[in-house]
Amino acid sequence: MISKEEFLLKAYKLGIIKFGNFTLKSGIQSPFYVDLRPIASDPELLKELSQQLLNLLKKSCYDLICGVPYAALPMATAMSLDSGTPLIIKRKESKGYGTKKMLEGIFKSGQTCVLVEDVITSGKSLIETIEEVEKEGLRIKDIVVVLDREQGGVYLLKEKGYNVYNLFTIEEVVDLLYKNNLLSQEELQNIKNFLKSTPIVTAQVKSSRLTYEEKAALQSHPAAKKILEIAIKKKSNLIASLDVSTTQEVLQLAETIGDTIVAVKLHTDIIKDFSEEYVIKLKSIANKKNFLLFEDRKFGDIGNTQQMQFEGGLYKISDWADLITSHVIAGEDSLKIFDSKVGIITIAEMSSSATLTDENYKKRAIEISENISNVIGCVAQSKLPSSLLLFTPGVNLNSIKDKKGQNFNTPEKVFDKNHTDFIIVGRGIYKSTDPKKEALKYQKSGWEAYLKNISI
Ligand code: BMP
Repeated sequence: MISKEEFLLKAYKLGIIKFGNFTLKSGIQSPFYVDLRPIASDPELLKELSQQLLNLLKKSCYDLICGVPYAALPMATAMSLDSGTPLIIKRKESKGYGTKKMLEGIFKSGQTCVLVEDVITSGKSLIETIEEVEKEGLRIKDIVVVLDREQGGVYLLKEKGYNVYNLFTIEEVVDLLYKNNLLSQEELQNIKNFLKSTPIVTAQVKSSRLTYEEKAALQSHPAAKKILEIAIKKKSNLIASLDVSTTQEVLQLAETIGDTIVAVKLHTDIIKDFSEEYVIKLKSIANKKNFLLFEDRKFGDIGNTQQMQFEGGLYKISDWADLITSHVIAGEDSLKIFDSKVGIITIAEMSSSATLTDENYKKRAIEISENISNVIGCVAQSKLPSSLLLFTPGVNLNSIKDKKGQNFNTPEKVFDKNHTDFIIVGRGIYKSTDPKKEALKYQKSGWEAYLKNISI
């Protein structure tokens, strides 16, 4: 691989950057114009560019490559050939006949796709591509760009939680050209002044997340439909995790905050005085206040044992829980034993520091979740395909971590970054001196974050 500087000088000879006075699409007068398309006509240089871009991604994990149409298509193709990573193609517009697909190629929901862009200005074309790719259930973490015009696009994408790797910034390019006597001092100064004075272009970005109404239409499981209906009716996406040790505390909290929540999440094995009478009382509060009962059992055994744990023992979870959590560690069949009425939420990614649920684990957990009909969603800390509901614990407005490995985010952050569907709050509510007031605060901030998320 040649140096970046050598690469730039070779590309410059092809005429990829011109200096003068140009009117850009936005109407702005620019002293330079960049067009990287000529690189595709020089196979050696295109190959070199592909290696430079793959090098930027050497620490990333991805299953697919997709170029932003049209200029980045040959670059993405070269990267695919060089790395052996399958290519998918995003259409600029739908064919209007046949399948009307916007993404062509072979891919599976839950796979990770890296995006390739030639020049980034406002980030608008990239955001459009991201939307189409994520709509198909693919996950995007990394974006690789040849040239950043330093006009706000990279900032915008980073804000949205994507990693952006660029080969050059425009400032780097002009500095290198000046160093190689390809630009005069005056031209250099002129361009630098222009870069300093041009306003940051902000792309009008449409959010790719679906509304609760749209998600309800996609879901067929009654528990998924129900929790979404409650969310819409109560204007709440709050699940209270009542990790307390007596039935009295659970019942009291459920009664006090019941109007603000969509579900009470429980760890029933924490409770000292569990009884059938308690279950009857809790169910009655849940009916009256319209919330679901969610047992966070995190099943993680072979199917036969899980079935006994679910249906038997002291707690008879299958008799009363609307929702349960389960690990996927024992494989797909272990999840098939749960009654079809219960909504399963799988643990795809944990909130704790140094969790073992890495990218690969999460990917497999999502694949399994999509194959089991009563899995309605996952516990995770990053985006999921739209067919699965995202439940996010580790939410707290006042702390960023505890001393036992838990990490917290605000409701705004988990909606903005991960497009979550439900926030799970434990200590933030049940440990507070005024749980009712605090639950209202989380309900309000969760709902505002959701509204903001769908309105962008
Ligand atoms: P708290 O807000 O007090 O940290 O409580 C979070 C709740 O969510 C706990 O009941 C915990 O068991 C659960 N949880 C979590 O914190 N992280 C995960 O990854 C999965 C969980 O179920």
